[in-house]
Amino acid sequence: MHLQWFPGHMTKALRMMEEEVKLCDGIVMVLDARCPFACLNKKLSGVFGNKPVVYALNKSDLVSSEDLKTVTELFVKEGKSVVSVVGTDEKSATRLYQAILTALKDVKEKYKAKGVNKPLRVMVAGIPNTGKSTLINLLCGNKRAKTGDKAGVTKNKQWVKIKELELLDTPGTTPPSFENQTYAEYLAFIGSINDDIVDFVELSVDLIKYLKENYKGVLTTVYKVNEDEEPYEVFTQIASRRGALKKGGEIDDERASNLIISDLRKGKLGKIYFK
Ligand SMILES: Nc1nc2c(ncn2[C@@H]2O[C@H](COP(=O)(O)OP(=O)(O)O)[C@@H](O)[C@H]2O)c(=O)[nH]1
Ligand SMILES: [Mg+2]
Repeated sequence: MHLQWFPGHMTKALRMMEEEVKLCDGIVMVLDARCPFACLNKKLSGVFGNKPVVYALNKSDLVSSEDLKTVTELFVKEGKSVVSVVGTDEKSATRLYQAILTALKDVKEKYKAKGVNKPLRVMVAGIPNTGKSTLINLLCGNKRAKTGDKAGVTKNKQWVKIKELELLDTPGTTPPSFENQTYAEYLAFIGSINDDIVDFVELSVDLIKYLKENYKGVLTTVYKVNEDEEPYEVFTQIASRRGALKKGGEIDDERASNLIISDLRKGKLGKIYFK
């Protein structure tokens, strides 16, 4: 499967961000903690220029604490400002707010020295569905930014004032082309690429392959199948077990694949990290 997804509205979004970033003092780059490196986007980073960036590892409730620790250390080692958060957890609001203020400390002091008293402007960016709008809502304590579990919910720019900050919600953007197809597939797993352009059967068979290699025993435990078989065979076993069958008893590939990917996204397969 070769994944390619760069709809016209993303070109428009990037152009808007290029303009708006001039007004911003810093950026919060929201990454999905399940595959943070796949969520990096060179094109987007190019837009940020030299402004300070806080990397927010969101959805950290969906990865193990060991994986989270390893990832965080890798970011720290590269001298990046990083904070792990859960968009639906109150405690994360303070952590994120503090991380932003710390990263923008110099900017704030510069303003202060000049006698300028204005909120710090921060662009919240990232690929689709990582939880940008959710984090903004968490910070401001209400549902100002529209959210939803699929790519492309945020269509326009939106400024939200929160204490000393003014946050700009932005539409998610993917790179114009995916240089790393493994990473692109991770984004398809987590729902950051429009599902309509993805072959779900292939995606779920690849997921089975990944789980067999990296999370031994999970498929057997969750679906009561023999995971030692070839990935497609495991797929058909899951389909039978879960009754994803057509009228004549034939495997319903489409239903089975939807079921498996949905189980992954709902966390029913446990905490899965895509390395
Ligand atoms: N499990 C989990 N789900 C989250 C978290 N943050 C956001 N979500 C869900 O992820 C989906 C996408 O969120 P949204 O804010 O619309 O993402 P955006 O496209 O980046 O603005 C929504 O269904 C949120 O409820 C989190 O920390 N953990
Ligand atoms: Mg959004």
